[in-house]
Amino acid sequence: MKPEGLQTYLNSTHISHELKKIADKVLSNKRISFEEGVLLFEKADLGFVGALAHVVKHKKTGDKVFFNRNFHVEPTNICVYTCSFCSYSRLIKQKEEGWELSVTQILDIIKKWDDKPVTEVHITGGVIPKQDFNFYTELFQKIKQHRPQLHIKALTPVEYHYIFKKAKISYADGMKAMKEAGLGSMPGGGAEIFAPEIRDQIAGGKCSAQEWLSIHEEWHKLGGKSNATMLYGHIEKFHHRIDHLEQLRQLQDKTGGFNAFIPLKFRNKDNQMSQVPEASIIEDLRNYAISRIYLDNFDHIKAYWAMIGRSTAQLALHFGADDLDGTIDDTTKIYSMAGAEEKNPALSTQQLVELIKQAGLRPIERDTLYHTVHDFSELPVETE
Ligand code: V47
Ligand code: SF4
Repeated sequence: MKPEGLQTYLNSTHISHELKKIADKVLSNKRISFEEGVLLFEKADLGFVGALAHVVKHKKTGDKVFFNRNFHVEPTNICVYTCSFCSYSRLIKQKEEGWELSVTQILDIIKKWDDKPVTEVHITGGVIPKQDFNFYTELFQKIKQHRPQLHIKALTPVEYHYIFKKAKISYADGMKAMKEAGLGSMPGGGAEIFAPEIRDQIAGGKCSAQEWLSIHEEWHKLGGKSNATMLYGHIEKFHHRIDHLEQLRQLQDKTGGFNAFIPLKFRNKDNQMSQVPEASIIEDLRNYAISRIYLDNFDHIKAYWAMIGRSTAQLALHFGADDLDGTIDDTTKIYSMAGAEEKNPALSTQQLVELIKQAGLRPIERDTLYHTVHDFSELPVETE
């Protein structure tokens, strides 16, 4: 919906004064407050937030939708932590059910992509003592020696916090060393929900919200870019979601270092929170839309199709999202093990392009830092 159309919609339907006030603010590029964010979650219906979010998306990126060509490497699924939402990790004591790759094994995986036009490798997984500071600096150096143009998007503050603590070095020195070794950017994982009363229940023991934010801040100070996520739809309340978005918005005001925000829908298969029902698709779309509206200083909202499925991801493109992540293959297990729709997530470039075109939008292949690699607008769409 265009801004003019939205104004007509706002005038013609029965919308409360307080919601109209929020709409006026958003349409005149003013930032909404914490209380207004919570109010949107509590009172606004999908049509309302969706129309507003689509206008915001349009102002930021027009009708472009981004994706990249990437692949995932998960160095281990064994973990010293026991997050209750995690279906993926195996405790050190259940080691026989897990995998633990060496630097050489990871390089062998990377070499399998040598003749493919991928621009990024996304590396993340569990946390184990063996995969320490030296392991990762050696790995990054060797990847860069092998394929200098491949962008390394690797490890979250959960991993860095553990690695730096063990090596007894500061976040600032640690991130500097990772940059020198070849780190290109940081993915958004490990953020979960910042509010300690929820974080302690679902992700107790791993880095705190403050530590997560500090590591990103140190990385941004070095000129690095990163993403941010939020795990939603479990035991948190709406005000916890807005608190999370607020802390991200504040850091982004300070550093400008975040590329994209990625809402991650809690999936409940085979984990300690299986009794918690999953959010509905309506709630998923409202969450995309309100995130788009609230994070006025983030350029991109990513709908991670491997997690929510390609149909919901396609719909999310009309509720504020402008990025679908990438053409990952079945090397990521984090979501399929937690019950995501996509059991063997793989989408070819042509399929992603068609998905975006069917939504009436313009597919742009990007690199990790959102430079255009190829504009696919002109490719014909195969409908079936
Ligand atoms: O931090 C784990 C989440 C995250 C479950 O930056 C779960 O481009 C839902 O952050 N239900 C890791 N979510 C993945 C991640 C990511 C993914 C894609 C792109 C990018 C990026 C980052 O996965 C974890 C955690 O929040 N997760 N288990 C689950 N049961
Ligand atoms: Fe470990 Fe990450 Fe799973 Fe938590 S979410 S148990 S830190 S792999």
